[in-house]
Amino acid sequence: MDAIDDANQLRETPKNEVMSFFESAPLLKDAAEIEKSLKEFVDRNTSSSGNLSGKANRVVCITSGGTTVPLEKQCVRYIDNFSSGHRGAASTEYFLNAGYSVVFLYRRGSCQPFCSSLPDDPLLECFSVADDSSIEVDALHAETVKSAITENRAAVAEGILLKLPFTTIFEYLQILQLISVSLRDVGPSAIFFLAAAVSDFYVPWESMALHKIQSASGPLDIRLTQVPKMLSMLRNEWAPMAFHISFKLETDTDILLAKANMALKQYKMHMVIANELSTRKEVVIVVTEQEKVTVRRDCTRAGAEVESPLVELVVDRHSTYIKKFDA
Ligand code: 9Z3
Repeated sequence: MDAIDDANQLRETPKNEVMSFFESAPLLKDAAEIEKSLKEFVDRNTSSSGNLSGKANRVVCITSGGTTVPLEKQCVRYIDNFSSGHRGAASTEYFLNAGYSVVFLYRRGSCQPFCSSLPDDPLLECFSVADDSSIEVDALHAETVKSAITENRAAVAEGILLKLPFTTIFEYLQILQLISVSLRDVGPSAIFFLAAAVSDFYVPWESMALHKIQSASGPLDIRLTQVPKMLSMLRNEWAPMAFHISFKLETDTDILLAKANMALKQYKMHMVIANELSTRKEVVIVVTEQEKVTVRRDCTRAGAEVESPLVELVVDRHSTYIKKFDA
């Protein structure tokens, strides 16, 4: 394992680094609107009289998709983190089915819940213009389009699915902080399921070029600053009672489990879900203090997804966690 990487991972996150990240970040647009919708969502889905063992009060914040790091304030170029958003979108469906209400913090343009069976470009592939005034769904896609629209809209209209989009690392962390503060009173009934692929490095706003960087100036040297490890803040300060699950993504299988274990200890996660890029849709390894469970997609069933048994396991371990507080 890379010693330098190791040393960095084990470094405590100084609070002043976190403060300066937020202080220098561009102002979050719609912050008041987001706070209002979060408050309504929490009021609607939790009741102080509810028993912790029931699923009624359970809420999960699912993060999904990759964060971008802009290189210019008027952004033309950016660095991206790979994530299609499929894990987050599929998990949202399984958590809703399990009786949870879901805050879905997703990258704009990434996969959406209930849409996985749609073709890549649904607008162009599913519809035909019948005549000048009407558009029809092609018979082949009619059922898929119908269920995507109805299930998605029903969950939003019922108030059990709140969708909040982000693009940049700044938006992602600012909204995550708002969510965690809003879910504070949900206590152990809240889960953070952090499937988003989050940038490790960024260009601080104050040192970022305003305009498009000019290629005429020759090769580009960029110095990236390390993003403060917000997992510690989330776990210890923002939502200390919640059940915390982070993901560890590697391309080198040999270091995957060691890295997942390190994240478990360093950030005091309740669960770290280890996955390897090329096999992430087939298998994940759930790492906790007590166990390591390999979760596989049921390849005997057409269309089966690894998120189905994964969410089932998470719900079970969350129930055990909640029971400790319910006595
Ligand atoms: C994951 O590992 C997710 O499972 C994937 C899902 C991004 C691989 P897709 O969206 O893929 O279905 O295409 N997410 C976490 C990735 C990450 O950035 N983890 C950090 C790390 O590995 C810790 S927060 O250091």
